[in-house]
Amino acid sequence: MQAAPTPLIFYLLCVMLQACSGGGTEATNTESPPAPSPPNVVIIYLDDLGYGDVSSYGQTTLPTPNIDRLANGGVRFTNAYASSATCTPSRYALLTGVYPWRNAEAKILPGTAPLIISTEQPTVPKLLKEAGYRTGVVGKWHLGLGSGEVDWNARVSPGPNEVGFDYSYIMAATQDRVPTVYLENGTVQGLDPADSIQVSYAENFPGEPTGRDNPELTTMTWHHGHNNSIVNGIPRIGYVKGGERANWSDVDMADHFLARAQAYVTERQGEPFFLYYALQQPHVPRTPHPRFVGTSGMGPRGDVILEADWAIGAFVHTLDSLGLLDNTLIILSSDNGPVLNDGYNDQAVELLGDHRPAGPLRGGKYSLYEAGTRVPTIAYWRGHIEPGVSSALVCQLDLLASLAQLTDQEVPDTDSQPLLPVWLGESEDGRDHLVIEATSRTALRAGDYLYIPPYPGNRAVNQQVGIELGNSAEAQLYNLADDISQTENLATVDPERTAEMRELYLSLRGQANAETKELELE
Ligand code: NG6
Ligand code: CA
Repeated sequence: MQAAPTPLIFYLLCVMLQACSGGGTEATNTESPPAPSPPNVVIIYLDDLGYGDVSSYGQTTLPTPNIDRLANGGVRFTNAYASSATCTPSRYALLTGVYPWRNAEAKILPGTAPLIISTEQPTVPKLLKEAGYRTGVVGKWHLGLGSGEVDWNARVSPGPNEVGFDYSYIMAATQDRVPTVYLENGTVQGLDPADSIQVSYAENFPGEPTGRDNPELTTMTWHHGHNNSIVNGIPRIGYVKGGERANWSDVDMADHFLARAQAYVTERQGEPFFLYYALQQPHVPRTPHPRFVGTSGMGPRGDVILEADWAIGAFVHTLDSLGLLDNTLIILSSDNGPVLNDGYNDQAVELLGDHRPAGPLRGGKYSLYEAGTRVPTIAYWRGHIEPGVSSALVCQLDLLASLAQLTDQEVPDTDSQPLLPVWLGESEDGRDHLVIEATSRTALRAGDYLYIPPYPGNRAVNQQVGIELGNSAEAQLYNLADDISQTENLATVDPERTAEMRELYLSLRGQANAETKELELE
C-alpha cells in the first residue's frame, strides 16, 4: 500500500525542491513558500529515571502528567536504551555517537576529572552548529572539565564550549559531588575573588568538616560513600574549601536550571537552536523545593520526580507560548535506570509502597539487566510526529547520525545509526543489535534476545544499593519478547542461539571484556 508522504519525506522533498529552484534566503520570488527549515532540537535528559517511573509507561502510583503529554502526543518507545547503566558513559555516547566502552575514561567521573570528549570528535552540538543551529547545554554535565589540574577560580577549559556548545550553564559533575557551583561558559558563577575555591578528591583540606567526622553539621545523613565535605548540610563526594558565595542552593536547583533553559529558548527564538536540557532529578541527593516536599507520599525520590515533571511541563509551556512547539523536535529520556538507596538515608526504600521504579524490568542502575539501560524515551514534534508506540530497538547513541539526517548532513562515521524515520515514528526498522554497558561490563541485545557473557568473580548483587548487577559465572540468555522480566535463563536450553549471540558479541566487543572488573561502588 502506498502511504501518504510522511512528514520526513515531505520535509526532505521541500529541501530538495528548494535546492533545485536555487532557493534559499536570497530567493526573490515572493510567491514561493517560505523556506523549510529543520526544527529546533531539544533533548530533555533525566538522571536515574526508571522505565517504571513515568505514568505513561504503565504505573499508576506516581502521576507524571507533563511527561505523559509528550508521550501520548508523540512516539513512546518501549525498546529504547541508554548506552550505559551509569551517567558519564551514557552522556558520552549521547553526545558523540561512540560506544562508551571504546573510551577507557568513560566511567563515573569525579568532579575534578578532565574532559573525556576530544575536541576533535564529532558531537551532536558540533553537527547541529554546522547546520546553522545555536547550541546550548543547561544542567548536569559530568563529562569532565579541563585537561588536568583545574583552577576553578579562572575560566575552566576545555569544556562544553570547546566540544560544540556555544552556550553552557552547567554543574560540573553530579549533585552529590563537589564542586557545588554552577559554571556559565566555563566560569564559576557568583565567586567572591576574596574567597577562592579549591577542590580535591585525594584528601581533605586541614580543618574542614566532613560528613564522616561531623555528623552534627549534616541535615541529610549518608548511607554509603558521601561522607566528605559538607555543603548546605549535605555531605558530598570530594573535598572543597572556600568559594562559599558560589555554592548552589540544592532546593532551588530545578527552578534555576528551568529558568536558564527557558531563557535560552526565549533568547534564541527566530534562529534554529539545539538545547540539551539535562535535569538532575531523581539522582541523589534528592532535594525537592519546599513546594514539592510531601507531594508524592514517597519521600524525596517521588517528590523530585514530580518536581521534574512540573519543570518539564513549564519548559514545554514556554516553547508553546513562544509559538515554537510546531517547530521543535523534543527527545526525552534518562541516562540510566533507577536506584532507590544510592548513598543517602532518604527513605526511598521505606516509602516506596507499590511503586516499581523499574516497571516490569529486572535490575536497576549499575545493572546489565534491562532496568539498567532500558529507559523511558519519547520523541515529540507537534504536528509532525503521529502519536503512537514504537517497539523498535533504538539507542541514544543513534541521535548523532539521526540528527545528521534531519539536517541533511553527511552521517559521521561512529557507532551511531541513522534512524530518523524510527525516531519520527515512521518506521519500526530499528537497530538489529546493540551492545549495552554497565560499570565496564557489556552485554548484547540482538533481536528479541539479550546475551550476557559470564562474569565469573563479579558479585551478583550490590548489597548497598540492593540491585542485581546481572553478573553470573555462567552465560545468560533471555528472550525479552516472552520474558521481559528476565526470569528464565535460556543459555542451556538454547545452546545454539547462545553460541550465535556469543559469536556476534565477541565480534563486536572483542575479548577485552574478559579483563574487565566491576567498578567498586565503595
Ligand atoms: C556512585 C555514587 C552514587 C552516584 C553514582 C553516579 C557512592 C557510594 N555512590 O559512585 O551515589 O553518585 O556514583 O551516578 O559514592 S551517575 O548517575 O552520575 O552515574
Ligand atoms: Ca545517572
